[in-house]
Amino acid sequence: MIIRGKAFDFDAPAVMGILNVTPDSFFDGGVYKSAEEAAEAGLKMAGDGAAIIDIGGESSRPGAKPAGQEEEIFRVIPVIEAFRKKDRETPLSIDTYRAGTAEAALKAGADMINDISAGRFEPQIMEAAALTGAPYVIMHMLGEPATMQKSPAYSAKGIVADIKDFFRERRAAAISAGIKKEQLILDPGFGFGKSVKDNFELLNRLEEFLEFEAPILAGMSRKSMIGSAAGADSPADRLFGSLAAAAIAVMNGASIIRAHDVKETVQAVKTAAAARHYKKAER
Ligand code: 7PM
Repeated sequence: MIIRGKAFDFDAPAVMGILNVTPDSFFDGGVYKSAEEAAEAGLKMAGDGAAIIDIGGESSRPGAKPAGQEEEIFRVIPVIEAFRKKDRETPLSIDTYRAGTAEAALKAGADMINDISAGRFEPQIMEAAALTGAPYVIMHMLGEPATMQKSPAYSAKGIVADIKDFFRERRAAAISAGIKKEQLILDPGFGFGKSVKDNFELLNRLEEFLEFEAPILAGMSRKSMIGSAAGADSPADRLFGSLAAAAIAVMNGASIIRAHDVKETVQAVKTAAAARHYKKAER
């Protein structure tokens, strides 16, 4: 896979730092007073070892108010521009399901598209990736943000088989749109229409998604599955559980870990990657 002109083989798993420029994200909403301040936070993440910075301008929290494309662009573009003035190397990902936002972000200096809808909301977003060669994240979500957590249910085949079917279908759509298969990343979408049990089944069975021969992205940072398992009601108290989940994901084959706490997650991921490496060498 090529990101920003550089080859990534993910032999060493990558940490994707989360940079939310939203007033209402569940953990880090409304923290930056200006685009410069947000860009500085991104530069700090790069310094802490983030291989990619994921910039988002609209909360995907169930019940969150959609910002609208104009507002979303107004939030993210100045941050991408400010970041790019100071760092020409670190890949930037745009967290959006809107084709117009993705196009504007790629033009302003972003390098990949993280689309929680997998192209189901605005199919034209896939063309933006195809035209630029930008990597494209296919994330699984059951339905849409407004309803996804209302008693999520999967077929008798089970959640892993259902998500594999989803990946097959969305991957075919992406390839039809002109995205090269080497530029696709798959993500089971922790928390997006999943019970606690579902999330932990996915974490345990992540390795099964390696059959698509695409890097797997896992995003569990400070999510409610961590709160449920660790008894941490507030997202602010979920760092240590998030590090444990990141390590397990890497042990089970994840290549990219999306996280708020870059320095801490880099250490957890490197440790788990070493364990996985020596485990492979053993057999
Ligand atoms: C409510 C639900 C609030 C979800 C916040 C979130 C992912 C993502 C997000 C993920 C990819 C959060 C999420 N999660 N993109 N965007 N994978 N690819 O915790 O798991 O940041 S938003």
